Amino acid sequence: MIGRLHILTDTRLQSRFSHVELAEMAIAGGADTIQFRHKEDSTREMIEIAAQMKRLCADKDVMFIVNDRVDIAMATQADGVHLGQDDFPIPVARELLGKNRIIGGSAATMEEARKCLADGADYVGFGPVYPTGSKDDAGPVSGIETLRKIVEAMPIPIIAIGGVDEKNAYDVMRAGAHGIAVISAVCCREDPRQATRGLYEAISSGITGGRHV
Ligand code: TZP
Ligand code: MG
Repeated sequence: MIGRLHILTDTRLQSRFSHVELAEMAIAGGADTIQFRHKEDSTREMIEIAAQMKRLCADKDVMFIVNDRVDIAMATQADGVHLGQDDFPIPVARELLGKNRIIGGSAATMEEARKCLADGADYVGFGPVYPTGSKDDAGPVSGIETLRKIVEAMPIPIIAIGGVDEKNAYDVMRAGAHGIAVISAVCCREDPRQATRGLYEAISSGITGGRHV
């Protein structure tokens, strides 16, 4: 089962909280999936952080996903990985991780979403649906209507990403998204636990009861 509320931990946009602290607060607020997203530091350091996060998530029955790094996912027995179009190829990751781990793929267009599907992704992280300041090369903003078309065309869960917050999360869910993935609407908020709770409530009221439940 793919989660509905994916919180991506970030220590570049903010430095008040560590990855582990963010994961703790997001879980307390109702996140069902934590994605470790970290683009710097040594591999050793990243494995140490990811291992702590994995333990935390396992204790609370929350999915733990590693962004980009298949090696770190394997080293920490993460529940899965999330891979962008230029990252580790999904079919190769599948060979290494097997069919019991989750592999998510990023897509900004229908073509990219179809590629994720053809490659065997378990879900697609689609976006940016709204403008975002959290990823420099995020690509064009799709808007809600394109999101709706992607949901209709794809037989796998679509997780909306990019500028999703407590104000638009309801609309995103009504468009048929299986769930949402956010960085700034949790990590950059004064109280990440409370912010996660707000998102949880917004998506719970917006779930369409669609085909991927
Ligand atoms: N992929 C597409 S948009 C994006 C990523 C990682 C950034 C999401 O961050 P935010 O702060 O939730 O807009
Ligand atoms: Mg990536």
